[in-house]
Amino acid sequence: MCEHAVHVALLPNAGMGHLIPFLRLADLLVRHSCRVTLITTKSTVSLAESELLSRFESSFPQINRVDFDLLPFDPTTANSNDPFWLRWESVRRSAHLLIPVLSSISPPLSAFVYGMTLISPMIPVTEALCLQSYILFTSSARMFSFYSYFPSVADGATSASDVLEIPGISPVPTTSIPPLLLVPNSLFAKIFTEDGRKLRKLNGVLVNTFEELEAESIEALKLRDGLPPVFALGPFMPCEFEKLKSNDGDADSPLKWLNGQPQDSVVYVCFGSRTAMKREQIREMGDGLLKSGCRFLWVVKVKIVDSEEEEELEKVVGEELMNGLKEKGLVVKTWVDQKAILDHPSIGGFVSHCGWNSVSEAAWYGVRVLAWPQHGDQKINAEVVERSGLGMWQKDWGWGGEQMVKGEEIGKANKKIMSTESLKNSALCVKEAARKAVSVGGSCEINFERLIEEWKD
Ligand code: BUP
Repeated sequence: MCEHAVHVALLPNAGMGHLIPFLRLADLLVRHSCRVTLITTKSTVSLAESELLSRFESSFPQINRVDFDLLPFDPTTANSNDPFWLRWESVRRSAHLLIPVLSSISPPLSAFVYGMTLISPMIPVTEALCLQSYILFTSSARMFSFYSYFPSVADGATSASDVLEIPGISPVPTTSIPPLLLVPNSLFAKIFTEDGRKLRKLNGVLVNTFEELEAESIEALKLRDGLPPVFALGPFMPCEFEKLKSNDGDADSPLKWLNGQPQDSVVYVCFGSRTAMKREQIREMGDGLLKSGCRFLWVVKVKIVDSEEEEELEKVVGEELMNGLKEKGLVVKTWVDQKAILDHPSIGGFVSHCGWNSVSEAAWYGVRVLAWPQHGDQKINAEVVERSGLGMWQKDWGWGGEQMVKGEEIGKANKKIMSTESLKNSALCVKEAARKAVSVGGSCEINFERLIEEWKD
C-alpha cells in the first residue's frame, strides 16, 4: 500500500445490525486502496459479534485492529435495560480515552468514522485532534431525515398532528415514531435528541442506501440547511468473511434444506438479531405459517442477547406445533447465513422486522418483503419498503408485541406475498437498481470517490 494512502479509523456501535455494515464498509475501503484501523471494545455484547470479528480478522490481516478499554460502568446510572444501549452509553462515557489512542495510530488518520449514537462525545475528541469526523448512519436515509429533524419537534416547533411534516419528504405518521422516543428520560430519547442537535458539527454522514431506493430522502437531505453532506454509499454488498463455514456440512443446514425445495416457494421469517418475540406470538406465528400452506424457513429468538438463548426450540415453539411445522418447513434457533438464504433460488418472500440491513439485503437479492416492524426505526424503514415496491406492510399489525396478531391473519398475509406477481416483479426491479448502483459509474462508486477525495485533502 502506498505511504500516502487514505487512512480511516472505524468504531462500530455494539450489535450485529451495526457491526455488519461497518465491516462491509471496511471491505469497501480496502477495495478502494484505503488503509483501515478497526477499533472495537475488548468484549462484545453478543457471541455473534465476536464470532464475526474473528472471521473478519482472519480475512483481513492487513487491517489494523485496536482494542478500546472502557471505563468501569454502572448500568443503573443509565435509564435503560437494553444491553446494547447500555454498551453504547458506556462507550460514550469513555470517549475521551480515545484521544491518545487515535493520536498514536500510524500513519496518521485521514478521518474517523464512528457509530451513530456516539456523536456528542466524539465531536470534542475529533476537534482536539483536528480530525475529520463522520458517522455511519446504519439505517435508511428516510430515518436520517427524521432523526435530523427531530430536535425541532422536541423543541415544540411543530404543531400536534397525526403526521410529521419534514421538509422534502412525504409526511411521517406519528405512529411510526420509535416508541422509546416518547418515553420521557429514556436513554434512547436522551441520546437521540442530544446527538441530533450536534449533526452540523460533523464533516459528513455515510448511509447504506442508494438513489433508486430512496431518491426522495436523498434529494431532500441535499437541500436541507444546517446538515453536513450525506453520502449514499449503498447498497453495501454482503462479503465473503460473513459466510458461516460449518453451515453447508451440517445435516440441518438451512441451505441444504433449501436445496431440496422448489424455486420461489419458501418464505423466510426472521426478525433480526435483537428482537425477542413473546412466546404467545411465536405460537401464533407457527400457526400462521401452517395456515398459509407455504413452505417456510423460520428463525426463532426469545432473548435480546444470543448467549442467553438457553431454552430448547421444541419447548419455545411447543412440541405439538413443532411436529406440524416440520412437515412443511424448517425452524431454527441458531444464527443463520441470512445473505446465503436470501440468495437461494427457492426463497420467494421474507417476513422481516425491517432492520435496515435486512431491507438492504432483500433489495440486493430482489426478495419481496412482508414488513412487520418490531421497534425503533423499523416502521420508517417499512415505509421505504412499501414505497419502493420492495414489499408490503400490514400496518394494522402495529408494532410487534403491541398487540397479538393471530395466526389466521399471518397465514393470509404470507399467502398474499407469495402469490402476488406484481410484488415479485417490483422487488426484482429494486434488485436491478441495486446492482446498477454498485456497477462501474454507478451512484455508489461516484459517491465513494467523492468521499475519498475529501479525505485526501
Ligand atoms: Br438473526 C440473524 N443471521 O441469524 P438488521 C441476522 N443476520 O445473518 P437488527 C444473520 O444480521 P438493528 C441471523 O443478515 C443482517 O445483516 C442479517 O441486521 C444478519 O436488524 C443483520 O436487519 C441484522 O439491521 O439490527 O439485528 O435488528 O436493531 O440495528 O436494526
